[in-house]
Amino acid sequence: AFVENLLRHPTFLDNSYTTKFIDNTPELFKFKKRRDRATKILTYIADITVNGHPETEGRAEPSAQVKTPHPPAPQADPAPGTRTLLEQKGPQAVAGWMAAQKQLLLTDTTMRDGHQSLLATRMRSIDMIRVAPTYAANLPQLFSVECWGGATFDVAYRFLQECPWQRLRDLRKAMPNLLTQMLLRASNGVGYTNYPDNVVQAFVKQAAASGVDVFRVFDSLNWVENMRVAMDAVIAADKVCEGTICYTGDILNPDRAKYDLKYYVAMGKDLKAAGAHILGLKDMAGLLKPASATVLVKALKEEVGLPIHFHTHDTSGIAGATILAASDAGVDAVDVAMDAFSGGTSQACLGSIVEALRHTDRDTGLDIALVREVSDYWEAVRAQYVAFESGLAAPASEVYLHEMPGGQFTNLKAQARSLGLEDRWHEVAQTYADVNRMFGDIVKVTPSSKVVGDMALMMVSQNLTREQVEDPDTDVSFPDSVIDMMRGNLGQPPGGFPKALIKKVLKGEKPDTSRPGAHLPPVDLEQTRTDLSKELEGFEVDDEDLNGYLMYPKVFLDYMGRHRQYGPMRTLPTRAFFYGMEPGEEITAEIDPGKTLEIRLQAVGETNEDGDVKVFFELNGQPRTIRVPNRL
Ligand code: BTN
Ligand code: 3PY
Ligand code: ZN
Repeated sequence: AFVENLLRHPTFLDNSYTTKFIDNTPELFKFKKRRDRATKILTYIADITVNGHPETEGRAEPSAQVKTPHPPAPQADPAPGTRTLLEQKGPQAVAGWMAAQKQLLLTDTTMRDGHQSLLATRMRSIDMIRVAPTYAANLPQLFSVECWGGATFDVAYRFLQECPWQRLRDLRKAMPNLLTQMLLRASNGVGYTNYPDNVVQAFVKQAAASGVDVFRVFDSLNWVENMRVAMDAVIAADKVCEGTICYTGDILNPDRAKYDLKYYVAMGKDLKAAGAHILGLKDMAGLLKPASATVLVKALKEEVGLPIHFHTHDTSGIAGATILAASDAGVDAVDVAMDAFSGGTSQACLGSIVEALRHTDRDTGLDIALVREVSDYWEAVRAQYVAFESGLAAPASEVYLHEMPGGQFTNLKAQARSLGLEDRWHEVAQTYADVNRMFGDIVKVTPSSKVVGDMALMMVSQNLTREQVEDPDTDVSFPDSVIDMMRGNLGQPPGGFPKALIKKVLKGEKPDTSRPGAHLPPVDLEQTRTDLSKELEGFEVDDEDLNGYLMYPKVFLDYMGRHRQYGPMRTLPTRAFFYGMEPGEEITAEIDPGKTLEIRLQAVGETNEDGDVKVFFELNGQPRTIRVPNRL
């Protein structure tokens, strides 16, 4: 009873800086009874223990030995790092400092692209936040920590029942000396289609305020015109604007002359003129080969003159060689992932790049022993997520055929599996390549890559060839995303989309080839806030919530509903979140700083005639019984 009273105490509930969704407004949706957060959490654990988690059903399970991972201890107070420089001297000084460094600078992508590309983006905040102080203390030489944006935004709300903004604030606070970095899809925000300009501007402003320092801004068709709104917003927020080229094709292959050296150099110059502090070179599929990297990096360095930040994927197995070639050619910074989250569709191995450059003039300055400790932590983290492993067992040179981004590969494979096309994967890969050619050879990266993937899956499942799709006399019903792209809603690729294809897809409707943001009406932000608050029965909608809703209205509302029912699920250890608890097991959940629930599962009862199960807990030493429906 004491604990219950404590949990209801006003100061206990006033925790706006940790979790905003507290029980001070009428219950949402169908949940009539007000319940305290501890009860909600116990209800969640009971439900998952009895019914399992829908996301891990039928998937591999972590072995019984897998325990909650413990991060290595911070060695010292955080030394000044790149963030210190940004705070004191601004983004231009960061770029100047970068260019003046002899060492190869490293970005660790484990907390964003690493798990996005290996574990379908399912890493939970708690596994990141626990190790963040160790990053600040032990790895202050890092250029940045990529930990936000891309697919992590909607996956947090949609599948992890977490607020992505809170993740950002928590990480920012734990790594005060390191630059945080995000991936921003320019006018597509962190979504899959263009948003009105004022939505993009509001989103960038909020991301900067909540803790993003470096914005890697790219457009999925490499259309610089469509990147300006996002880039300008980053510059206005005094954060680092990494204007980014997406790399596709092969500059040394005369058959892919559309994307040649001249094309990339011209785009680099355009991005510099648009105000980029740093030039990002984003090889999202891992297509840049070592010999091409030598030529491209050299040309970009000489002709554009901005510091260059190179990103690649190790799908083919030679990303390490490409990084070393880029390093020799003078690249300033590269993306790598901690050993345990590297290789395959993810980034190259951080520790191996550190070792490869040791005792050379590009020595990274990182302490390899401390890197290994951090990677050991990540190894233990990864073991909790076996349900989301893609199972890519070996490097795949097939990537040069299909050109799928690392972040899409595992996803598309899962989609193919769910359509019963798993054993036709190599056909999907070939068809993906055919669709690219049919679309006029476009850059394939979120969201354009999703359009190519949708089309490829549709063709394979309906046994359609490229010839049939292109034949004006064969009836084809195109996926919505293809229609959307041909209408011009993702912008324009170099040279536009093939005219005959547009005609067939749009059945004569005229595409709009102007910048989508130029004709999308602005959203009335305050009216949206008022309406949303009403829909949430008086819930006070702050700027983060509003921006989450603007990106993903339905996903946000669903999240809010589940949060009302189950409370701060993000505080649960990962194993308990995905698998519930075993009788006799004990866990802790820190629902506020210093306010910890000690939860012990005593026993799971029989299912009664109403189909309900009683689950017996001890909560901070007091017995608690929770009844949940048995849905199995
Ligand atoms: C989803 O994204 O909807 C799946 C996440 C799980 C939601 C919770 S888990 C406990 C309860 N049981 C369900 O089947 N759904 C909710
Ligand atoms: C994303 O947009 O999520 C990507 O990772 C693109 O590479
Ligand atoms: Zn990537």
